Amino acid sequence: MRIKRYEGSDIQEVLQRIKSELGRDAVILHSQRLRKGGFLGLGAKLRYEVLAATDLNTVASPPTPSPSVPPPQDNDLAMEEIKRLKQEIQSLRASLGLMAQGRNTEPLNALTSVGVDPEVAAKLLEDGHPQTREELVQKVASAFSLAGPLLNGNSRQVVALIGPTGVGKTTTIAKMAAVASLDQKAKVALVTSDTYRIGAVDQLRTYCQILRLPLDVALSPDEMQAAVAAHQDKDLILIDTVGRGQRHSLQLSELGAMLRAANPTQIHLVLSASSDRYVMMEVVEKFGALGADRLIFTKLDEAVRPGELVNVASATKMPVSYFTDGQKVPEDLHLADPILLAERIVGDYHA
Ligand SMILES: Nc1nc2c(ncn2[C@@H]2O[C@H](COP(=O)(O)OP(=O)(O)OP(=O)(O)O)[C@@H](O)[C@H]2O)c(=O)[nH]1
Ligand SMILES: [Mg+2]
Repeated sequence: MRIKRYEGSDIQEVLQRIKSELGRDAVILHSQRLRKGGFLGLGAKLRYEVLAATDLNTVASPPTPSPSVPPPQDNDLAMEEIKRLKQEIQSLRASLGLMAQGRNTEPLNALTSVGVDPEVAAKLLEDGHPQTREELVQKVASAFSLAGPLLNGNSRQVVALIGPTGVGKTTTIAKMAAVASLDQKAKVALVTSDTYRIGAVDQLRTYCQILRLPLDVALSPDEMQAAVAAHQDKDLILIDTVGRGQRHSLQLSELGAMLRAANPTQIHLVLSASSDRYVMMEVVEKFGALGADRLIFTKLDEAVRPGELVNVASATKMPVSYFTDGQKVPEDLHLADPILLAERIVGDYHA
């Protein structure tokens, strides 16, 4: 591990220096604003001090042979097996219930095979048997409610995206920024508080340069508040945040402080559609406490069991704002129309 202290008057310039010396994977250990020089507080200059680190071992040490997949833990395997058996029993029970009423079990099987929980599926199908694919799509769509578009009328919107690491927050922000500024001709600014990885600021800056949009980096809640206040003239301020693990309560409370300072009008919780319902529900519980009021589902293109989204929407009753199904900016961003989502989940089922 190599740790180095950097100082400068411009935070962007300091981050650039860290990146060129320590590389894109460097992480920020600590950052603060300082007032230096002057006399009795007069004429002092604002400086930024950043402590950055990089893991030299990954570069310097010779590669050690290691299996590409870590050996699974016995406990994890047992838990997976229990979850699978539980779902199978629930599925059989729901099928038997339908059979006892002399009803077709195919729609139920179609839903459970893509990951919809058997009890959730049985509830969706309880009043009336879908005769066609369209009817099944309608029933699945009833599990979702649409949160509506980012910009609605003339009011200024401050929109924060939060969620676990790597789910697609920054890419989705870039997609939203492109749609709002290019298609809707809205005045847009971006603010990021993700200075954890040097590469993260760069990633967003690249999009902002292409779209010719301003980007502010906020190192602290005070800077977040100032950045949001500085863009009073904008229709839309998009706030990117650092990815946090739902089990790290300290990290979550830091994120909470940033959100309070930003005082957003909308907080979108970003969930990867390729996670299972247990992970998603835990994420909703922990991030929901920070004020998330709508969901975004990303990576639908990678989801093996897209029906998990029905389980999450049914259990949380949270409205869904957008879903994404690829890395392309901005084409792969879609308004979360419940019918469109249900179409993806039902797939090519034929009644
Ligand atoms: N297949 C697919 N990949 C996506 C989608 N959205 C984002 N990605 C990819 O997922 C990876 C992570 O995306 P980011 O936007 O950096 O995720 P993040 O949540 O900002 O990550 P952190 O800031 O590190 O927490 C990138 O390679 C993206 O291109 C999607 O809808 N489908
Ligand atoms: Mg990011």
